[in-house]
Amino acid sequence: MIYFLSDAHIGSRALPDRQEHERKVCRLLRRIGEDATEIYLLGDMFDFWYEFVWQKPEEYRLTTDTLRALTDKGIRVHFFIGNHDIWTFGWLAKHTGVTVHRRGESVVINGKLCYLAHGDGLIPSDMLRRYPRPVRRKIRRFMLLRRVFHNPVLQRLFALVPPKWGNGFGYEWARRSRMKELVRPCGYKGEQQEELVLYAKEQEQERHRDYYIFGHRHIELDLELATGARVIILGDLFKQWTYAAMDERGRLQLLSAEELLQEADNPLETGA
Ligand SMILES: [Mn+2]
Repeated sequence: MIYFLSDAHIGSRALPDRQEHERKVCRLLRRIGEDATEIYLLGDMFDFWYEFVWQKPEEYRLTTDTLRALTDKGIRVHFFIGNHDIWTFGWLAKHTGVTVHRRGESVVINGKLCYLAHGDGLIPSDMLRRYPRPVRRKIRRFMLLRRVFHNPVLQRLFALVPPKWGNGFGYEWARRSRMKELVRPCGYKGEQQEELVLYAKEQEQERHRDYYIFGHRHIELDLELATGARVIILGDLFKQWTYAAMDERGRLQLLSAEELLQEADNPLETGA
C-alpha cells in the first residue's frame, strides 16, 4: 500500500494536549507502516519546524524516531514541506531518512500519474482577475509572506535567532492560524471557487494526470474532473483524521484514520 497523509500540525499550541496528539499521529504512522511500501507526507506535518543553528527541533523526538523506524524498515518516506514546516535545512533528512521535497511534483505511482503538493500558493493564473479587491489583497499578502518565508537569505538569518525567541514567534504565529481555522473553518468553496480545483483544471490543459493530491485546506475532497482526473484533498490529522491509501492497481481511497486506529486497538473485532 501507498499512503498519503498531511496536516498533522504536530506541536500546535492550539491543542489541549499536544503530546497525546503526537502519540496518536505516531500510532497511525506505525500502523500504516505495517503494510506500506511508500508514504507521502504532503506538508504541515509539524505546526512549526525550524532547524535553528543553536537548536534542532528536539521536541518532536517521538515523531522523528517513528519516521526513522519506518525508513529503517525500507519504507520510502517522502516529506513535502508545507507552509508551517518549510524550514528544514538537512537535519530532518539526515536523522530520519526521509526524502524532502520542496515543491510540487509529478510522479508515477502504481501506474498512475500523480501531481503531489502541499497546495499553498497554488493558484490558477487568472485568479487575481476573478476576485473582488479585498480577496485579491489577501492573496497578495499571503504570497508576499510566502516569498519572505521561502527566501534563503532570510531563512539563514532567522536560523541564527536564539531558538527561544524564534520558537516563541513561530508557535504563536502557527497557533493563531490554527485558531482562526478552528473558529471560522473555510469549507469547500465549490468547483468554480476552490483554488486547488481550478489549479488542477488549468494543469489538465497542459498535461493530463490521473490524480492531483493536496493537503493544506483541511477539507476532504474527492472530485472527478471532466478529463477523468481526480482531485483529492486529504483533510487532516488534526480534526478530520483522514488520509488516502492507494493499492497495487492504482486505486485510491480517502479513509478515516480513527477507524484504522480503532481496528488496531481491537484486533479481535475485525477477526484479525
Ligand atoms: Mn498548510
